[in-house]
Amino acid sequence: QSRGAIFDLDGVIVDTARYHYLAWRRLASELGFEFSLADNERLKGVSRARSLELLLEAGGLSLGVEKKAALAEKKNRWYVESLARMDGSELLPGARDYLLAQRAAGRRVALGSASKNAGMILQRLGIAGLFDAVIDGTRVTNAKPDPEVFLLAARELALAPADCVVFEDAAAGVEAARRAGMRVVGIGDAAILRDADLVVSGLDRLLPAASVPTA
Ligand code: B16
Ligand code: MG
Repeated sequence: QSRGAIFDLDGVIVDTARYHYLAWRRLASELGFEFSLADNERLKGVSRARSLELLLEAGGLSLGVEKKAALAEKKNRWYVESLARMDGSELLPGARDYLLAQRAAGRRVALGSASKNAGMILQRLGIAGLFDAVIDGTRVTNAKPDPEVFLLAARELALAPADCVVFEDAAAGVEAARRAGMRVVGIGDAAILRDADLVVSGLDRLLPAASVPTA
């Protein structure tokens, strides 16, 4: 039995991927190329800077450091604008109940996300108070698949990595958790999340029927 549960944000607790996609697509269109939903798959779980690299690669562009910094900032402005309307209704099915169930079972709960906007998103969703520790993109130097984000989460929960289980939707995140020495529950497609110990389609699938509200 694990004593700590570490959750990725985008794709596990909330579907912010579509907002990321709309902002990246708008940027690509300004730069003069199309960016499809299929192209966007590669950006999931990847840091903002690395995402921009992948986008420019898709468009066959190579730009200087300053230009890239300006583009990443512009994309983030659009993305943050789209978050202004976000509220608890955008939580993925089962997310809030599962977090509450973890706490009720006495497990310590942390967030382990690549996003620099994670704190604001938790506030908007109304679930910031459910986390004992929040490790996000502002606190790590090495992006997933590096294990840094999850190791830091375990340290803040004052638990050994082997006592923690990670919930992740991206292949890079599953690899990061493995490298941290943690067990991993994949959220999504078993064909993509091959290295996870268990894969389910969403946190709702992990809830005992009894804890699902009937009214
Ligand atoms: P930001 P996660 C990741 O969140 C997203 O999946 C990824 O698409 C995004 O580029 C990254 O956060 C950085 O986000 O631009 O807000 O700093 O899945 O690690 O919770
Ligand atoms: Mg994710």
